Amino acid sequence: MSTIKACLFDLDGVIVDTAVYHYKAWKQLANGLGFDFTEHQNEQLKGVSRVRSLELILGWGGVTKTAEEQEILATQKNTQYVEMISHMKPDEILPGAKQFVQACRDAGLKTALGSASKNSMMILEKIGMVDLFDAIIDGNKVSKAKPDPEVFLKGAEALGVLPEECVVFEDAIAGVEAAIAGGMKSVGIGSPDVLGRADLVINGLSEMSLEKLEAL
Ligand code: B16
Ligand code: MG
Repeated sequence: MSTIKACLFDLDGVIVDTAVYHYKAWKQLANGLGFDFTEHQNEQLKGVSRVRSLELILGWGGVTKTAEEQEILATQKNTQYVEMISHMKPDEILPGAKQFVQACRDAGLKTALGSASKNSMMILEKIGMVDLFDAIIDGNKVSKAKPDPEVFLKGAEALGVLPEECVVFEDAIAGVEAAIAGGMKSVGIGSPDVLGRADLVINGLSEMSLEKLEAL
């Protein structure tokens, strides 16, 4: 019999694709500083915190800023980003995501969100999925970024389950590593070349089922 009692979901890249908005906002910031920023570089920011993303981008552009200037730049980027996500609608939920989270709940499993984003709550409200999670652990509630397991361990704790009873759904390798570090099973959403350490890799939650969950 399966020991799985809970599913923990990353947000960006698993439930919604906000990477495109992050990219537009970061590109605007980089261009304003006089350099460009490619979509390939944006890939490397998946699951990475806002502060660390800015450090990486400034490094790519060869630009040095003081801590105070960095704080202003991160706030500027976030203002742009929040404006964009304020227009999000339920039709931006990735295929199968809402259905699978609901199927987990219908099967008696607990569900939690485990995201690096400090804007998680706003996104969940815009897409109408707040009520589908028993716990929401986001960037405001953690001090250590993935691959540290803090975000998922806090999720398990909030749900009252053990780490080994959890399955994490993640699109970023840092997130899969966080799940492994936390002693949890993981399902990677994306390419097996990148997410090969996960117990199962699929293209999206539309390919997931309770049967596949049971078989992990
Ligand atoms: P914010 P996830 C992550 O979300 C994004 O993948 C990453 O690109 C972003 O920098 C990070 O959230 C922080 O987002 O600036 O909104 O706090 O994949 O962990 O759901
Ligand atoms: Mg993600």
